[in-house]
Amino acid sequence: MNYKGLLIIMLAFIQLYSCKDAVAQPKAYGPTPSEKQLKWHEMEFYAFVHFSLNTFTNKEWGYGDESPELFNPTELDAKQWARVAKEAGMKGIIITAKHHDGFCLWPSEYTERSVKNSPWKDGKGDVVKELAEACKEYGLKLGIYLSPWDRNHPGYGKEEYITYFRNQLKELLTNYGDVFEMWFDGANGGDGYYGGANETRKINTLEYYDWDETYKMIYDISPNTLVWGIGPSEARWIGNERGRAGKTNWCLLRQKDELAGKVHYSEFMNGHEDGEKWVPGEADVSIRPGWFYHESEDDKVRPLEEMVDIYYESIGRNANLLLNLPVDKRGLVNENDIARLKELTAVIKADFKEELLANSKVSADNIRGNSETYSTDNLVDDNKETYWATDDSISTASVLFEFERPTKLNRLEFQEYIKLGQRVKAFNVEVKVNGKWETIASETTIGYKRILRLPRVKAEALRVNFTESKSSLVISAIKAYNAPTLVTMPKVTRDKSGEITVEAEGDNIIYYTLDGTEPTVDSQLYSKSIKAPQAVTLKVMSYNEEEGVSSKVKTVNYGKAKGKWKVISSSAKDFKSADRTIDGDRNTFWTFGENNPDNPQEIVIDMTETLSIKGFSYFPKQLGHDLNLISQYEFYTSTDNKLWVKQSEGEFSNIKNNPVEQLKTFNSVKARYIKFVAKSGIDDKHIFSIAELDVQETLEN
Ligand code: FUL
Repeated sequence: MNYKGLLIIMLAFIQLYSCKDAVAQPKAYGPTPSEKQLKWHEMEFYAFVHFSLNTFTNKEWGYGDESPELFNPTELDAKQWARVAKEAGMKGIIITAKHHDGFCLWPSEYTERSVKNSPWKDGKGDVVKELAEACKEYGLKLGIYLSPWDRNHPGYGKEEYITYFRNQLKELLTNYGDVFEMWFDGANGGDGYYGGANETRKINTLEYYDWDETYKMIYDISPNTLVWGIGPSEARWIGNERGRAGKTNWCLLRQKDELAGKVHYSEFMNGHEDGEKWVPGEADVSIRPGWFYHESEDDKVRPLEEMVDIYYESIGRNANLLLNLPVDKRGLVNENDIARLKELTAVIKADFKEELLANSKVSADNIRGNSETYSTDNLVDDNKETYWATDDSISTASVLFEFERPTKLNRLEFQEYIKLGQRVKAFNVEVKVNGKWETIASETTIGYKRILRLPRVKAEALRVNFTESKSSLVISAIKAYNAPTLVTMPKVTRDKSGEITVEAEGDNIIYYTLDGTEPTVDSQLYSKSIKAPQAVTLKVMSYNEEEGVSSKVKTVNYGKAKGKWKVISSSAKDFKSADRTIDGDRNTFWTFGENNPDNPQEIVIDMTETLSIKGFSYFPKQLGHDLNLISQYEFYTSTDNKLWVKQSEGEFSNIKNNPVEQLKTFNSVKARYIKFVAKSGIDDKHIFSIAELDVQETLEN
């Protein structure tokens, strides 16, 4: 090498040295994620599969006495589940290997209550194995839900069950390859079959399972498994089963307080700014109201716009999204669920089609040591390992993006470089439109990922101001997109008299039909409320005239209006306001039982005409700290208000975590009077609230 060559190399070294090494990397601040947790964050979106005996018994929670012989899927195809998940951009599948009723989807050597005693594949099948293989084939990760609560096991509540539970954990973590997540449900203890004892067994969740030992065992066998849920877990529940994280969402948790029972579960939506441990949130939600498959929910798959909201309010709010696909009796993800998932995937793909900041001129009012290593280019380079950082003493700073020409945008995405901790406490966004700056968002946390949905603006420039941070700023990405307009379906309500009101968002107009045909822009234009006291099917859509885009069609089936219904008696002394349970408005509710300390409580309704009915529904109160939920019920019918026939009784399983409409069906009967009995309530209450009671009419041809 000649002298000139040597000089060039030396200069290059000096340059590199001054940029890379002269300015030290920011120090981590507060709790940071482990390697395992980092990988988990990057998974973002994965599937839950609830599939078990409940699929065949039409229950949400099995009592524990159901026969394994009922488990008989006709076309089980785990590869189909994997294909559906993969095509939706999901990164894994978590399967309910054992739900609360104790039935095992794998031939566990520790129990007879499993697939080996079912007719499926003559008892030789293994659902967990089939799924593990399918996941491998499709490049997905496998996760396992093993219910700590077992309503079947005779030893539940005693020491022997803990041995059984741990043996099953060992089996699952040893025989099926890598398990990325172990899911421990918080629902624990209560009534059940327990080997025929048919009793209530209450346990102290933290003491009974001795989680420290159980976790130790898990990590010894499978160190790469992340444990979710109860105990000293590495990821937390998001505090609701609606898939929604809080706008402010820290990956941190005061887990010591949580384990000491000092944390209300609503706090899980936000995490704790001063948490001592990295315990990020995972938002779980089912694509339908229930977790298990119920034919009656085939037409209740969550609407597209709700799914889109869920995406933005989970992944877009620094949480992972665990979306449940309730595999049906055939053993397949149902067509309706697939269709909705495809729609969701298409919307998300379109929303993030073209990134707009990479071509802008980026600058900031502070760059760590003025070093290239921490430059603002790192914000737009699509490389998760690089980041823009400020000097140690600087915890507020602004980044400016200048466009070559005015650019339309309505989505912003932010990522902190979380390897060094979660820091940002507040930031806002300004845009320059026609030469004037205006603020379009004021927000709090970012974390692994934060996405903002904003009204579309045509901006000459964009400025992000980080106004409060725990320490210096360490931001790995800022991105912008212009998502297509998603026209949302109109809101439909019907009052007691049968008058239907339809409302669309903003300036959108509404088209509808009442004859079962799909509405188009040539259908009836909605201008005033529709009078429909009879049973009716309304199909309705919103339409954005400016952009020529319509919403999905909303179909609403109404039975005969409840105009003449009357509450004629109740266990409550005062039932003047009980009409709210039959006013057709799910936002109003009636509470009873305050002055009657003994259960059961009841309410009797006169429908004033004889109807053929094949079911009833109880819609719980939705808002407020105390929902006063009913857990055990009975439902009676009568034609004369004297002779009553019990049509249905049982529990509203999982109503505490998922207070959706509870629909119970029975063989069609003629009835004029109905009696709804609340036998017991969640948390042993005798005070109950009902938002709406309804019957399912038998439609006669
Ligand atoms: C709840 C359970 O009780 C439900 O049945 C369901 O498995 C859901 C994911 O978690 O707590």
